[in-house]
Amino acid sequence: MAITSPAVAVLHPLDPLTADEIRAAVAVVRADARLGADVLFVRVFLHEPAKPDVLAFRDGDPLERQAFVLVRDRRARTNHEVVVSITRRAVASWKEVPGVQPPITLDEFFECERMVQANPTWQAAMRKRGVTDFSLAMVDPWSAGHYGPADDPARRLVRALTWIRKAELDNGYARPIEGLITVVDLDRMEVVEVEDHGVVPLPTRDGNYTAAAIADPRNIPHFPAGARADLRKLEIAQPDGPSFELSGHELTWQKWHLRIGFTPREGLVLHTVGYEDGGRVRPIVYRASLAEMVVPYGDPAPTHWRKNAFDEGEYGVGMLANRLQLGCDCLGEIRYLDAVVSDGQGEPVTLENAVCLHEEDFGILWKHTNFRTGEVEVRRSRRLVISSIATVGNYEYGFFWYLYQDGTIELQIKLTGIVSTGAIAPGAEPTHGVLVAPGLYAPNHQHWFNFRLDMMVDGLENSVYEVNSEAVPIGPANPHGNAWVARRTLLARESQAQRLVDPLAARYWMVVNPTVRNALGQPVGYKLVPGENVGALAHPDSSIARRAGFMLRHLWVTRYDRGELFAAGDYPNQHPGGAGLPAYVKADRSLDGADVVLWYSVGSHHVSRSEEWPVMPVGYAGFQLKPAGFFVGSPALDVPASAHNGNGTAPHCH
Ligand SMILES: [Cu+2]
Repeated sequence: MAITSPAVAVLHPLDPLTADEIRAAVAVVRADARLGADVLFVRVFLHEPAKPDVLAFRDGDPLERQAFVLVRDRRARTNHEVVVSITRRAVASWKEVPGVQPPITLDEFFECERMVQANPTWQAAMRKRGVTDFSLAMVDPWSAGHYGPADDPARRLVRALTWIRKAELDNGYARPIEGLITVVDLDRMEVVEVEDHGVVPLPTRDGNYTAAAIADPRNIPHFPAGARADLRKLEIAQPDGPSFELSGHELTWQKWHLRIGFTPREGLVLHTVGYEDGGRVRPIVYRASLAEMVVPYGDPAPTHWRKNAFDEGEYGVGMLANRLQLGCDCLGEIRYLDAVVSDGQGEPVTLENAVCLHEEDFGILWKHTNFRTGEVEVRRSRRLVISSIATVGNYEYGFFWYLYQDGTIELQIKLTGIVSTGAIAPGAEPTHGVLVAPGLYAPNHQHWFNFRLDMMVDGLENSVYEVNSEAVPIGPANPHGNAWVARRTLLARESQAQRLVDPLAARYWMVVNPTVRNALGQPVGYKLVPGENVGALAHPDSSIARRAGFMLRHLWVTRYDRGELFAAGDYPNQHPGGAGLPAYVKADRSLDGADVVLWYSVGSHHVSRSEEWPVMPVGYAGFQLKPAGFFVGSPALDVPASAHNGNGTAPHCH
């Protein structure tokens, strides 16, 4: 069963903008004489109040609501950042931002495709490849990047790539138009240039994956003949409802307290995450969000070497969020939150069920058998899942935040969808990719994500330590050669807080509050524990490494600044590089006992496999935040012992 949230009243300064608030803000901007007739509303979202105001807010306090509106005047080729007071129906600030490119909008996706399909030069190139029905072409507007003066952000450029379908519902990624790149000016909505690097035959085999497609005998033997028939029912029943409570955007689950936010750029955002302990809610994280992601490709071929999509900053993970479906994306007793974004005209667009909330049984939480007495104590683990999934062109990215009963917070990315493809001459082997079907390959690439964790461990004064496990040199302090220590090093300044993972030293990072001690006299803390990770393979001097400098280090720590939210800067589209984290840390601010922000880069390395075609089984990446000295004793001790954790007739596990 699922319940979708009704339109909720605005009760808190961090509640996302409602459709009415978006309309009101856009009306204020439209009425302003500074804009021309042809304007694109790129983003309209909540202008979050300052941190002290949010922390001081009490239920019932008056709210001053503000919207951040980003507008592109297409005729004048200018960008405007407008903060609108919705409460006062007035412009609070207006700033023109020269020399940058706002993200590409969904409206432009579709307009660009129609325009390219009608272009005679592009059509001639398609005819050379035997294609005559242009309406079946998929033209994906890949961001242009910045490789020299021709990519000057004064012009709003994309480098569109083409795939061809056999019918409207056919998977076009099975047939890339290799070597054909269409450079488009999105402001003028015109083709600047059609690059044709030569014809490569279209792959012959279909790549369809729907239930109907795999039942089609023409697809056998490439795919199995129809759906397997040996699966029996698996039902999740929570007759008393879920154990969490959702009030507007405020979520409580057992001892966890937090607020759910959503922005068109970042998608899901967690605010004010805290844990109830000793009768009060102890803060842990002020704000947790995806701060950027980018997918650099490692193939020098003409169609692929500039594939470098910043899916968040150049497109918008929230704008592209899926409408989730019960029993498919989430299973069990579900609560959904809608997200409200806006289209190119500033009209609100409601993405129903953009965020899914549910509980999952997660195996055992803890167990011990007293082997002398036979007494068994075991508890089942339950986790709260807060998730959202975005479709960015061919790929799907799921962002799953998990809260656990032992105080752990986990972020897991689920990567699925369809790999970006290239065509290769029949019989040839790709050098920089993997063949996934005859004449079809997936170029090597990495997916880089950066998460911004604005920490607040028992207050705003935090310090960060790196912890490495090190063998003690053999000598008087280690006469038997067995000794090792977990050595803590303070990351005192931003210049010292740009670090790589080191699994051989079991490296992790501790955020402690030096002013708050636990009952053992230790400073209270949470540690960031890396999951699987990788090094960035792009050369440090390459365009992509300059533009996505955040991926060259796994951990960055900065001193909190309200204006620093994005790992590759505010406007990565066509940006020459250096923005975001590399610029933020230039001041080399002190971090000891300060309001600190952790930024963690996760690389998901992708040498594809033939098993990932035609649609990729989920791949995973992520990290955990675990209490370390935050509690004394296991916070999971009080989880009840019944198998179902309820008070009914369930069997007892002790
Ligand atoms: Cu991939």
